[in-house]
Amino acid sequence: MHTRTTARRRAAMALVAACTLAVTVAGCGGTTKVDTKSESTDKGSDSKADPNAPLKKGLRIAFLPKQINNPYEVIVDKAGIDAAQEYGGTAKEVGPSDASASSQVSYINTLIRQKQDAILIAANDPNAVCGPLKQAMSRDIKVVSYDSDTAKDCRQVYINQAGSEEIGRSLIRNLGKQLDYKGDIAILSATQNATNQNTWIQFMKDELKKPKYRNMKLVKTAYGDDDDQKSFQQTQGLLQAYPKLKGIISPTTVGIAAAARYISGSSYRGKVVINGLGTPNQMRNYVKDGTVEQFSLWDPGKLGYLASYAAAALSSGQITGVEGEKFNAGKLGDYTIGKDGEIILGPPTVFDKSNIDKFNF
Ligand code: RAM
Repeated sequence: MHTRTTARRRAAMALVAACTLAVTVAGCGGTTKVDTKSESTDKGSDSKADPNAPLKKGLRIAFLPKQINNPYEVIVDKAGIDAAQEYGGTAKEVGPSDASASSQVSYINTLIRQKQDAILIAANDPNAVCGPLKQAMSRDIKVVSYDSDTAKDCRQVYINQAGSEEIGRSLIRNLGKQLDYKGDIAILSATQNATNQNTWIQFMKDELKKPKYRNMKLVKTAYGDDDDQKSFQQTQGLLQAYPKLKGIISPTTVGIAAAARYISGSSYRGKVVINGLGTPNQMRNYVKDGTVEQFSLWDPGKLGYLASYAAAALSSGQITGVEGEKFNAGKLGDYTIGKDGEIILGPPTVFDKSNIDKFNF
């Protein structure tokens, strides 16, 4: 367990400094630094959106990522925490050290007890977290899912990094071109229950049904659980089990980095194509040494920033999560809520030798 809190203490907080306590608790596979403060009683109401309502000051929001030691989630949450400073709120990150289905439940319960204004969650499982999130919403704690969604009635809005269909189909399109539309391929995913990866994989499979991919065959989907070592071993296992494998798509930053590391030190380098979703900083060396030609991602910092502003807009009554409502996300500009409460950040970027050095995340 782990907590990251904004350094900024608002002047008003000084008055309640006596109630503010930093406690270190051991448990759930790690350490938590809990920041307890006097409770806010003035929470946003769900009834009707007021687009002109000002963002409330002193909001307390918490990011609950899939797992705290995932470099991608670290970037997302850090940006969201920094964004809270802009609107005069306090944000923190708490979460499990593994991405298993129910690992987030105890954290949600703690955040409810702390009466946070909003919980932002990258759900490890669409259903395991639903009950506790509904509990939170019934207590007027706003719930924003980001990165990986829960069921749509278990949160008010979902901040999607890019259109799910576009992510899934484009990964197959890109690998197809690299392989000249021929050969056995495999997917190295995160956990079996991850909503985001599973949605992308559905679209990949659907894309593969098109006639132009008739000579490409998906032989296996393996799961590295967003664990570096397990993803490394799964890559090795795939290549041993399927000697004719021509390509691997890993739609997870943890998976693609581990797969590239394995391939770069093996005889498969230059023979098996790796594509998927990665961060430029984790993938830079593999692009430069020729292990990986290209991969995609969005700006994780912008995802966290947008999620943070959405939480503030919900908690301030500017939006309630209904399609068509609009809010301002600071330096990212205006966003409109789409169908089923989905808010899309923007299209993914493809990174390769020509542009990777322009990005530093
Ligand atoms: C990993 C996580 C995350 C996903 C990225 C692309 O870091 O699985 O959920 O969005 O990859």
